[in-house]
Amino acid sequence: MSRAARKIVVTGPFGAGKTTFATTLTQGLGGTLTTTETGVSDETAALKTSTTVALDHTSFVVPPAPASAWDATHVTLFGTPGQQRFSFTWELLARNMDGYLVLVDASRSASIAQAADVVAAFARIAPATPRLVAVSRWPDPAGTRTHLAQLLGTAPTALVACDPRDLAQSAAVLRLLLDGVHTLENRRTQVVTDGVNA
Ligand SMILES: Nc1nc2c(ncn2[C@@H]2O[C@H](COP(=O)(O)OP(=O)(O)O)[C@@H](O)[C@H]2O)c(=O)[nH]1
Ligand SMILES: [Mg+2]
Repeated sequence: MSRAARKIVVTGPFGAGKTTFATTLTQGLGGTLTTTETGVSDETAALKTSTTVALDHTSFVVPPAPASAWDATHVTLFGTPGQQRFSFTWELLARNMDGYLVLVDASRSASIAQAADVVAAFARIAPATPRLVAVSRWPDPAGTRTHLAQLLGTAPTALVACDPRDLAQSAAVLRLLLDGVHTLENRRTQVVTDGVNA
């Protein structure tokens, strides 16, 4: 019997592309998206006209890349609200997650600063959970990777360029995260097996 769906959380600041990411994958992989978008009422209105107030939720099956170590994987994806005043929901949405993505818009320093806060908050909530940082509007990954990682408080290798409007890029980032999720699961199984055999 196939395992239950993996729970993946997509977080990051307002306007980083979380709802876009969930929408792109839902449309591309054939899922059903539920979102709680509402009008923006504050100073962030200049950036875009709607925002997620509770969560984005979708589920779909991710086909593995050729020669992948894992089979087609059912994913339920939860997108968090981005605005700081809704941060109390993060802990709830993070419960029992198998992996998470922090999205950040590299073209706006405010987004980077807020993403650093999100990175720190989630590192505290889920220190051992596989994570990647998906960076949009990032013209020079080679030249700015180390600096951006420093600003975000992550290892440079945790950063992956991703335009969330693009299905191939979004699916590639999700597959990379699922590589980490499956590797960790296999390691845990190994430890249990070794323990039983010892
Ligand atoms: N040009 C460009 N636009 C992007 C890119 N990533 C995201 N966007 C746009 O930025 C906006 C992000 O909005 P949304 O997904 O609602 O952000 P959320 O608040 O994180 O859910 C959308 O209008 C996207 O089309 C990118 O890499 N390039
Ligand atoms: Mg949103």
